[in-house]
Amino acid sequence: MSDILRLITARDPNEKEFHQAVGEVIESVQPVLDRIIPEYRQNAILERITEPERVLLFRVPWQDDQGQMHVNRGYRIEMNSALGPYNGGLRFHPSVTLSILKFLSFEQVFNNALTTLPMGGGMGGSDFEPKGKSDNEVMRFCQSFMSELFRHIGPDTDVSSGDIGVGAREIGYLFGMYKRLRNEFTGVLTGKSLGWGGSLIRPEATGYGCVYFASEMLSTMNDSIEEKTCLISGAGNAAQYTAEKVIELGGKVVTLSDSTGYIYDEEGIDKDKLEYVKMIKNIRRGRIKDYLDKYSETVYTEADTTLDYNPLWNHKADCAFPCATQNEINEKDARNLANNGVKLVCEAANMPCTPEAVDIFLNNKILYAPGKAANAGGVAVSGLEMSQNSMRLSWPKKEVDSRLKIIMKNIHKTCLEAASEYGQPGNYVSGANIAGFLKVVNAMQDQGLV
Ligand code: NDP
Ligand code: 2IT
Repeated sequence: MSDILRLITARDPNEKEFHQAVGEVIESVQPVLDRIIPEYRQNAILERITEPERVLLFRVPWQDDQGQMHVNRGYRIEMNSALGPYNGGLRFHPSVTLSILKFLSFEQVFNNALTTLPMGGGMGGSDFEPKGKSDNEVMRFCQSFMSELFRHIGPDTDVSSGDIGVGAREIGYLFGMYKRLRNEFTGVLTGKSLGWGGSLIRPEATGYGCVYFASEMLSTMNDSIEEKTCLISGAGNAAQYTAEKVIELGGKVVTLSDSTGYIYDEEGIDKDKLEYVKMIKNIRRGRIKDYLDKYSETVYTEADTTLDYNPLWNHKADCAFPCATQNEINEKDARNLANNGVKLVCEAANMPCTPEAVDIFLNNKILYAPGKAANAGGVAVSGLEMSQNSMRLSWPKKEVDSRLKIIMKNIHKTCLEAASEYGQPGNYVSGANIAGFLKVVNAMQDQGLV
């Protein structure tokens, strides 16, 4: 174990997701550290980059429709501001802990660095469960959450967007409260609705960006998404728009899931079927199982937590896009994917593959892109939304989409170049970690001991 991992594990022994995220980066950047050891040791770079600049933890009291009071925990981790204001999502999910948010904000620092836009890294959220709550309950929760968070954030300090459980509805309620408390209309939140400061393509950006990245990877093999059978997990924002772009580029999507189970549609989930999924998930706020109400030939498999693998990843396919949550692909899933002939795994979710799974992909020469690089489209368009808000104008769809494409293409190139320079040609994990790390560390060195 490296010295820095020993330090952070001793300091916070229960933060296993954070240790996992740090472990992966430290392993990848070892060749960089080998070249500059005295300088990084002297400046305590690893100690500083793994310690959040600030952690906010606060009580979020709210009242349900029956008048019952509840208390959740609110968090914002301001991880690193070397490259710009802290920037990153808010996650509302019962599984949220300090460890989850520290891992996400740590990943976000490198994610954001790779976009080349001026954004530091942060992440926040709550263990609040929006599923099954009324709009009014969600509004009251968001207002309470913001009535503490507002004093710590701002368009030049810390900008938040959505993540699991936080979409346009939640961003609207959060923004409304921020505006009321501060008496200012600024770009402090991204992922806003189009009518009042949102950017075109922000809802699509994570998924579209991920497929643009996958296309770049395939093009290194003179191949494309066309006619590829694709497994996608999740059915939320990242999954829907990953599916949409795969379909548009001529691929075939056969699975989608949520925490209760997954659908396998052998015929392929086409454009019309995907619109139905969007209606189920975004409007009706229902379950993926409701897909069978209209497409009854589809196979539905209930989630089974007693299994040591996820059957979704055990179908014949060419590509896999994990779009749900962390550690959703374990070693056995990875073996199943390899045995089923999968040639590409491209992550829209953050850290969806365990380290053992990643080793299997790399050892089997499967094209594998870590979320840090492949899902940066979401935060990139958040950065573009901030630019538009600052300029008080709004770019057309075509312009945002073409900027997104260029950013994803450049991230792909940057990863490959960094991987080659440090003796790991074709390894996107090393490439993403090294390129992101160097950008952040160089800025930290320039800015002195802060
Ligand atoms: P959504 O809330 O829109 O969708 C999340 C999906 O994942 C749902 O289908 C949900 O199922 C499923 N899911 C969530 N948690 C679990 C769990 N513990 N076990 C099983 N299934 C689960 O979130 P997003 O699509 O925005 O986020 C998905 C992933 O993409 C996350 O890893 C996020 O960090 C990442 N991401 C998102 C970005 C964005 O802009 N939104 C940007 C970059 C990355 P259910 O409804 O049953 O909970
Ligand atoms: O993980 C992520 O990149 C996000 N949840 C989106 C962050 C953002 O600021 O758009």
